[in-house]
Amino acid sequence: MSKIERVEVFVASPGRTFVTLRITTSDGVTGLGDATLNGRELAVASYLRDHLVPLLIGKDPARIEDMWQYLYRGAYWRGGPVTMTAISAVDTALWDIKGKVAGLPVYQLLGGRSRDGVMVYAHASGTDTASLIDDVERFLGLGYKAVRAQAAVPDVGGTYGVRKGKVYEPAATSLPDEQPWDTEAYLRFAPTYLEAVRERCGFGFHLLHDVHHRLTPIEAARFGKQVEDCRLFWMEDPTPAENQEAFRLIRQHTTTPVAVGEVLTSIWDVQRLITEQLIDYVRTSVVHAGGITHLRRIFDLAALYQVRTGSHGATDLSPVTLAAAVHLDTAVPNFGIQEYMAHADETAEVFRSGVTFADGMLHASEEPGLGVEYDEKAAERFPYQARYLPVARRLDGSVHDW
Ligand code: CS2
Ligand code: MG
Repeated sequence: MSKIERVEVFVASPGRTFVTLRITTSDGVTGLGDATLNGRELAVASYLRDHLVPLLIGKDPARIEDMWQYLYRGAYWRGGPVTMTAISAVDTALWDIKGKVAGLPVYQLLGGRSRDGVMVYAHASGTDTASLIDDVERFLGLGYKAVRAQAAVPDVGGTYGVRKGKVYEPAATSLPDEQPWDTEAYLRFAPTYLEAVRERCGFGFHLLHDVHHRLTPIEAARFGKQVEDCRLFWMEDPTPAENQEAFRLIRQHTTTPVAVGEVLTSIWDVQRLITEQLIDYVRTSVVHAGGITHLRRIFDLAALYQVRTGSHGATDLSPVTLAAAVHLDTAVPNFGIQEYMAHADETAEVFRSGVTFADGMLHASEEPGLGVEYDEKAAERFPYQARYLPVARRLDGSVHDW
């Protein structure tokens, strides 16, 4: 029987910081997992190196479900982003290995192809409405069928999602950048630019918007109602999701579809949101919600309630996560959409991925496993750099959700 012989944890910053797990079996088969948790990367690296690696050596890599249960229940202190990101990385690496041993791409292990390609959405942004519209048109010109739109709110430096340069990277400072936030200014401005995008670019594509946890339930209800004529594909994270009940109020006031889940890390975190149909898309990801094994469970629960998938795919999720996501997206019946932000050029120097983009869709690699390789020699050129996500503060100085 093959055994787990070596487990390596790499922390490097090729374009941004990624934590990557590589498991090697006694048969010389390797598997990769993404263990990146933006702004808290070293916590997961230590959880893996100091606490999980000793448990993995000598174990049977074929027993993926058993390993998941062993790491989840065996921790006693279960759940949360650090623990679940570590478990996700191990799980994903074992699926990579299983695919390589079987000689099949992972989507074939998940039931085979349900669709020809995986529709993705791009991130358009602008410092004002005009530059946002230009960016939306640019992505439509590249063949995207779906585009997210975010514009800077005048005089509010802390607006989420406005790209500076080629790649959007919010974790940009060696200590958290404290940014001002003004909800009223956002509520006055955001509907105007979403309307302007529809007016100029039409309704022939999916338009998405990320509120990024910043409204109260009633503010979110008002926002959703106000933008109904924009026919958004979704409004994302309209209010913080710790209080799942809050989404009932939003539901009562608007038909704008709701997407939640990128910061949630288990099926229990989304159970009521799904079973009470408080959301339309679940955004949990391979890297933060327990890997392929657990994310498949979440997606299957969602399918029972006609909730579709819409996994997180920002640049702080590595090419390993993107590849695993596309395999899952290719196979599951209730696929909705996949977030896709191009990584920095330096990232591609370290991660070789078989995922391809064409005609607004991503396509999984046909190679056995995930179809990603990690070049640790190249990674040595990009030593770890501590970076933090910003912190938002209201105009009165109190902390707000960034
Ligand atoms: C965002 C992310 O992609 C999204 O929908 O919410 O950019 C998020 O801000 C980052 O992943 C945080 O690290
Ligand atoms: Mg988001």
